[in-house]
Amino acid sequence: MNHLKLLLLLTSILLYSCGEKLPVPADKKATKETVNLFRSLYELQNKGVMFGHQDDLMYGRTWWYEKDRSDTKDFTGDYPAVAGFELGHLELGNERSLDSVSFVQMAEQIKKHYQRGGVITISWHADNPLTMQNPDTLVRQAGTAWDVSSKEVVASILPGGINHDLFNTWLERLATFFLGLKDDDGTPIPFLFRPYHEHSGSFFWWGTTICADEEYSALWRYTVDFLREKKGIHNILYAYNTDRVTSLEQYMRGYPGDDIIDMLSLDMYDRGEQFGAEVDTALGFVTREAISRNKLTAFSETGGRRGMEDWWSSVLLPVVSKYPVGYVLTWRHAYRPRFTRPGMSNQPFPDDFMNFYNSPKSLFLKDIQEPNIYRRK
Ligand code: BMA
Repeated sequence: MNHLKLLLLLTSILLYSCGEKLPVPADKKATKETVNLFRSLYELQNKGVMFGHQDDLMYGRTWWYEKDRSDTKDFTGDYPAVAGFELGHLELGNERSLDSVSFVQMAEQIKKHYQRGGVITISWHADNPLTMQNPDTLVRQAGTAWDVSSKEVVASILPGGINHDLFNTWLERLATFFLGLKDDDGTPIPFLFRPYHEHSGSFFWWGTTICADEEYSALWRYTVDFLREKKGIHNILYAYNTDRVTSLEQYMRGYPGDDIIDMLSLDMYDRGEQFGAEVDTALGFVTREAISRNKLTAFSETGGRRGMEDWWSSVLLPVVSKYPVGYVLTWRHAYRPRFTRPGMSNQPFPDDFMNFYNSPKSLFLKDIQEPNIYRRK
């Protein structure tokens, strides 16, 4: 073997082994842009924490769907790096979500955020497929995602269950929406999907005490199989998620498997003094586990403590800076124009949010432009 050949061989071995180290999505057929998104997010985890906001592009407390408007942009001058969207009631074939957002407009905003080089994450507060058929008016939130009056729901939609066909119809509707998420040239738009969220809580029909861990895992596996294999959708990164947890063992209950999941995420709202220590512990073990499995991480829902003025800079920022947390997302600013009064502050975020924004640790849309997260080399 001459020197040139040897050099070429060594170079290709080196490139190959480097390539091998870069993690890949669970979906072996993931589109190029989806693989790029996964790798970009994986690297960004070490650069800082992206800011995400639910329904940021759809409405704010005092405005409803205005072109290119965003509470985050109004307040800081920049869009959030991560835009959250919610699919609840898409399964019913409705034109608007449970939060009255038009699905057509949602798809438009998803495309816009993709074109801006931002990250898209989608949640799904699906109605209760069992109790919605005959809602018990005495039950709180009867027939909705929050109806936990029956422990038979998940079993009823899995293969062999009485609501299996209905559930397939729901997944068909989801698939149709997902297949419509395309750029002008037909490129499927990659996004994070976080269904069946907050598993450790018992406030949704898929919660830990409402279904068995095996059922929860089967529900996930059935859903991903349907979208990925049956419908051939390869532009989704799937996010596993729990609410408050105190141990890794509790976090992993019902985990559907590394061949299904791309991201390990956590939701925890600040309800008092103990939050700082609890979230520190939980983000510690969740991010460690994620990295050991070559998965992405996120603090996918949180919210400040009532009456605390410096929560963003003194509680949130220190803890998310301590770990490789991909993004932190705060929940929607529900449209409530009737509740605004003269003299009342209508600003979308507290003043302290600017301290979070100005920190080199936080990443907004402008901070994740180079290189483009979907078009890496
Ligand atoms: C919840 C609340 C609800 C909303 C739901 C889905 O946490 O904000 O009002 O309908 O999320 O977005």
